Amino acid sequence: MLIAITRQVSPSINKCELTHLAHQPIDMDVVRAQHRQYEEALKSLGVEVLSLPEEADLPDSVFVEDIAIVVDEAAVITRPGADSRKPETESIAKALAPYRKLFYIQAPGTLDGGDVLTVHKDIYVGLSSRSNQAAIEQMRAFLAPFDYAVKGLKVTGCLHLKSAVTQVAADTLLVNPAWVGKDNFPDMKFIEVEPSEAYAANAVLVGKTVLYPSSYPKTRLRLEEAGIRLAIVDASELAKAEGALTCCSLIFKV
Ligand code: CIR
Repeated sequence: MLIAITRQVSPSINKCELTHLAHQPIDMDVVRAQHRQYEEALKSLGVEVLSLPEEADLPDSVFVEDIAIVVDEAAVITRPGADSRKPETESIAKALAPYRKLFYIQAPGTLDGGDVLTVHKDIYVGLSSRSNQAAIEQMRAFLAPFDYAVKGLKVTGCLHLKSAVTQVAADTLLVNPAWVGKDNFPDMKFIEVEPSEAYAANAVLVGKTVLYPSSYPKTRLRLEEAGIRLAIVDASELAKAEGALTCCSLIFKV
């Protein structure tokens, strides 16, 4: 069975961190409705959703993906790159503790889960403005005993590695090659985003279905033409906080 940890949208989301986007007002009713739709879409794919209460003083806390890396054997609690996000870890560690042995990234390491893409036993970590080499070395030490290969790679032009590349099938990555080199992922097939849809590479693979945002119709067509089954959700209001679909959940097997 799969569990997804999510967290309700913070009433302070309008104070969120922004790196590549200009501030645009976020409508609380719309963003909450979209988040509900996201949780419902996960449930309809058979995932049990563990929805944590909102954190009023933590604007970005809906983006739970950044706070942990969960593999079958363990979980790593991150030390987020943005100082405003560091207090998000406590409640996520508590929620994960019943399910996994926990490891903790320590200073000077910084890591956002959005920078971590796990493909089978390979764990790719984007070196971004949020995640650094010290964190990669700690991850490697934590996860090598379980046979994971942790590989650092360069990502440019976007916030996180998973803004640039995500997995959409067992052997296929959806990628924006302007932001990350395809040569980092030997043995994988690729679907490229439409160049006019730079942010279209973030998708959530659940079983054999891909949860995909409605905002990128041209890339969506490419996925459909490749025979990938999609469940479409509108996440346009969440995107104003520079968050994409993977960011809103921590999905793991139990
Ligand atoms: C931040 O800058 O941290 C948030 N406003 C957005 C985080 C999005 N998370 C993700 O891509 N994993």
